[in-house]
Amino acid sequence: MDDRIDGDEYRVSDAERAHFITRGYVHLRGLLSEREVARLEEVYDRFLRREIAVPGKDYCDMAGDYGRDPDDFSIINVMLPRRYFPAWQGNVFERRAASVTRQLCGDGMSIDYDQLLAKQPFKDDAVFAWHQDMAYWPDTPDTRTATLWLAIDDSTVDNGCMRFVPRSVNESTLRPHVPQFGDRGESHALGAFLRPDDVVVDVPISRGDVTVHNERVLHGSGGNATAGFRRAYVLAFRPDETIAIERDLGFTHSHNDDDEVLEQVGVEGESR
Ligand SMILES: O=C(O)CCC(=O)C(=O)O
Repeated sequence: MDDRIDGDEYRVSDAERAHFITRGYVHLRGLLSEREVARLEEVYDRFLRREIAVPGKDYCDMAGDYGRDPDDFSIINVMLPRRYFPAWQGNVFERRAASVTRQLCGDGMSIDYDQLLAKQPFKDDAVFAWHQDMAYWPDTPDTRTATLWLAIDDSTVDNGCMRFVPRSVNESTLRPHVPQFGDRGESHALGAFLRPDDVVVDVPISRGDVTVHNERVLHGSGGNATAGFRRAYVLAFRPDETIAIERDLGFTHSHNDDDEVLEQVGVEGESR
């Protein structure tokens, strides 16, 4: 039994917390046991087989436009799985992720959204464009975020693990972001350009581990050159007040949100 885990609690060390604060991300090993991941995986794969219904653009490809044939999706993106499969609410990942978030960001944070991101085998174009998450969201006074990215498969450089540009957290403004495959009516993906002096850190992690990142760190991932899926399950925690402001604006993180609401955020990015 891992001595870092006590029921729903996961103990984050001081060094890990410092890494998250100074570099914008941290790798936490063994957040979930093999048994716990396997139980989540059963439901995860029901989403991928489309046995659990996900309406409209909440089942989409993050590496192409909304017009792509689902059979050709490179990065299958299921937005808001806990909305479409309510039995997942309160699952072990949610509970332990809440414990990690409290230690990294403090109290008063809740799940703003969840998401499944599965790269299909042998998809060179399953590239998640460089971005800062804040570029996707409305501006709010308290931007704190802990996004936990759980590896369902071992995540490697070859299958497209997460990669970060740590020093971007110290920049005073967000980098400019541009739509990748058409406007928000045609695709959701935004991207920023790397600068020549950016130092990229690849972060391969094992099944059951997480990376946690904040809203400002520049990150993305490469294509999947392997014969297996690269499946990840994402939970983003944000301050309760921030979530309330987003919802008042009509912003729910569903890709089915009103296009006008989606167009209002995220494309310029320079000023925040
Ligand atoms: O899964 C990926 O490759 C990217 C995920 C990501 O950008 C995020 O969770 O913010």
